[in-house]
Amino acid sequence: MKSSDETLEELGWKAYFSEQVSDEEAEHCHPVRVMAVHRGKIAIAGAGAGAGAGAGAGAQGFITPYIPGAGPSDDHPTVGDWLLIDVDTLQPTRVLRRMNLFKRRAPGDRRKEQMIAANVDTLFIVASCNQDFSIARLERYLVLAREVGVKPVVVLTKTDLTDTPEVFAAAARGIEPGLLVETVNGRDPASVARLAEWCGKGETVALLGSSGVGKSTLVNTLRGSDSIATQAIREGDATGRHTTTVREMHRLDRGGWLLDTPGMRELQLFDAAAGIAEVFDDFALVAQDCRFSDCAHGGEPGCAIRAAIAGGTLTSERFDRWRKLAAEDSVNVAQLTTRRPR
Ligand SMILES: Nc1nc2c(ncn2[C@@H]2O[C@H](COP(=O)(O)OP(=O)(O)OP(=O)(O)O)[C@@H](O)[C@H]2O)c(=O)[nH]1
Ligand SMILES: [Mg+2]
Ligand SMILES: [Zn+2]
Repeated sequence: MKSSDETLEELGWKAYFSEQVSDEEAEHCHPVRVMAVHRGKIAIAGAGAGAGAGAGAGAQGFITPYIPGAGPSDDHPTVGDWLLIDVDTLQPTRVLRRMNLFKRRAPGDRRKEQMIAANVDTLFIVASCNQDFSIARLERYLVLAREVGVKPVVVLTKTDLTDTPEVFAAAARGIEPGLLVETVNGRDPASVARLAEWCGKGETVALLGSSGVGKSTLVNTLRGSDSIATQAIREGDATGRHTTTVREMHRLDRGGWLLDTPGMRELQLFDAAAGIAEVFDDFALVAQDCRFSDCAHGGEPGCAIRAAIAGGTLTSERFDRWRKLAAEDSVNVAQLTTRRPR
């Protein structure tokens, strides 16, 4: 692995991964990173990625995502993953343990989870300063980031289309003390330049958000290119047209990676109780003072949450969003665990 170490670092290789590979394994396997997930095949990059001799370090190639002995879901590779490739057969042997993994309930199938991305350093939660802006949706993405343990940055786009970008920014900052919120015109290189701070050499930034908020536009502008297709949003409701269909890592000149994703229609959380408790820690804290430890805050005697809402220290809007996420999470967890195939 020596000669290609520098390339590996550019791809995001860290001690966390090399520690998982024994010397013996390193003799017959090369690490490669999953750059994109297409239907039925994945794109990989790294010293072992090219097809056979002559492929230089950092070469890209395609393989079918079959891993021998892989289980039903978590062992399959997703974008951002590190795989070991057998140098003789050029087949993947295993997925390395992940630093982190973003997942959600699969849209349209309550029983399944869907992996979104792995081994991410920073999450850009992208939303636009228009009528599609929603605090509830931002909270959802924030819960996901907290659950996964990845640093979130809220990126509010389309500042050029509003007179009051600071109103949107203030609303987003109000979600959580200290939350990083950036406002940009995604089509203006000077405006997005400061976002490059999070994508230094070898760093991976994933962009998540609804369709049409300008994720691909940000990637294009940060790269100084227009290689990714973008498309105007619908005028009626300011929602996007689901232009991006592939989860794919794009390289920046200065060495970082931007992981563009298709806009999500819905982000159904599951297994995110810790993330919910963190984003709504004001509620979690007050709830400890309820008389009953299993208080549902629905009018029970001695409910500290109801008292705080009545007293004006907590809002009923935020209470409703908190209960909704918590209820959804437990329903989704129950459905996944009871029906998961053995
Ligand atoms: N005026 C303005 N338009 C923007 C900005 N950011 C993006 N757009 C436009 O918004 C539309 C949608 O942008 P995309 O980059 O395709 O959005 P996306 O988030 O990648 O959408 P999906 O791929 O469908 O998930 C395009 O017409 C962009 O040119 C911005 O900051 N200002
Ligand atoms: Mg896109
Ligand atoms: Zn209570």
